[in-house]
Amino acid sequence: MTPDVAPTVEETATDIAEMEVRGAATIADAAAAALADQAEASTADTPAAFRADLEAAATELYRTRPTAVSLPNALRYVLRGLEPEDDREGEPVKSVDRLRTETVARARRFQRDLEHAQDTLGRVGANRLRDGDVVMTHCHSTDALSCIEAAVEDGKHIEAIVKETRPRLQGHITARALREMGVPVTLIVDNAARRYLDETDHVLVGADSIAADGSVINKIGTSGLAVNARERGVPVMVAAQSIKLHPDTMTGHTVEIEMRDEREVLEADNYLQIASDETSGAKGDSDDGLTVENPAFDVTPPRHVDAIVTEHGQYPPESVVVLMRELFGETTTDPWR
Ligand code: RUB
Repeated sequence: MTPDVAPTVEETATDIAEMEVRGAATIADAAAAALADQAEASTADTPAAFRADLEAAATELYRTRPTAVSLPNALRYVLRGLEPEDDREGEPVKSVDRLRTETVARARRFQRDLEHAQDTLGRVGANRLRDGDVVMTHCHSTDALSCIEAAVEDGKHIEAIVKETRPRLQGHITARALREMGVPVTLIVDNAARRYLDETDHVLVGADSIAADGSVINKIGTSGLAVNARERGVPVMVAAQSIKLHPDTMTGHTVEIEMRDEREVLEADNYLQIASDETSGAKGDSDDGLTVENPAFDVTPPRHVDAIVTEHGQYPPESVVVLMRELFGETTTDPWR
């Protein structure tokens, strides 16, 4: 029998691929919720068929976006425990109902832990921020925002310089979230970042993946910002829960950088509503020899990062592999095909 994928899994996969659901932590949360839905909706009548349904759902979710490791880490976490287990007579130890209950419980636990980890790392990150500090952000990271929120809750006055983050302009989401916290925000175009580093006490960004050597994979533009910050002597702090640690990089795998549609660049006005006659002629049309490249992420080498703030404490990037080994061991199995 072909495995059944629940409609909510398909919807979640589409939402992630089209960036209706975006940001590494939010993607992981949505993927875990979708697996819980799959477990509840599965009509499988044998443990093997149930497992096949869950693996098919994991595969569909896994294929959406390649860079944020929080997604495969979430899938692995929820599907751990589904491995076949037979008794002495060769009968499955766990019934479909038991597998269902356990899978839903694991998904819910994962979602709770995610929220808890973000709150905890926020308090760790807040300790690095002093009253009166100005923080520069890039893209929109819920982990990074959690640090600022905790600092504000501690009674510190924090101001923010927010890079708009072309082409999808996630900086506007950050600006809105910070203003809701009562943080004064100055919104700048990406190209103005170096100039405003003179007025900045910390660069604070999130991460989609962190490699074993401490490299940080985050929104395109992060590495340039970090290099400029180092030149200006501004510390770079990366806020990242441990589900952003990429276990496969311990065995030499590299992190795939997502290349997105050229229309995001050519039709950037869709995100800003400022179409001009000059650009509208070029919309979606690179047949005239124009090549458009649209990498969504880049890699910041560890030497440009001062601290990686996790729910387990803060780490110099070069030491993050210790935490990675502790949490993931040396090997991982993949619950997707
Ligand atoms: C989002 C992005 C964020 C990280 C961390 O990119 O690069 O900095 O995902 O976010 P996109 P969080 O918009 O392409 O998904 O801290 O919320 O996990």
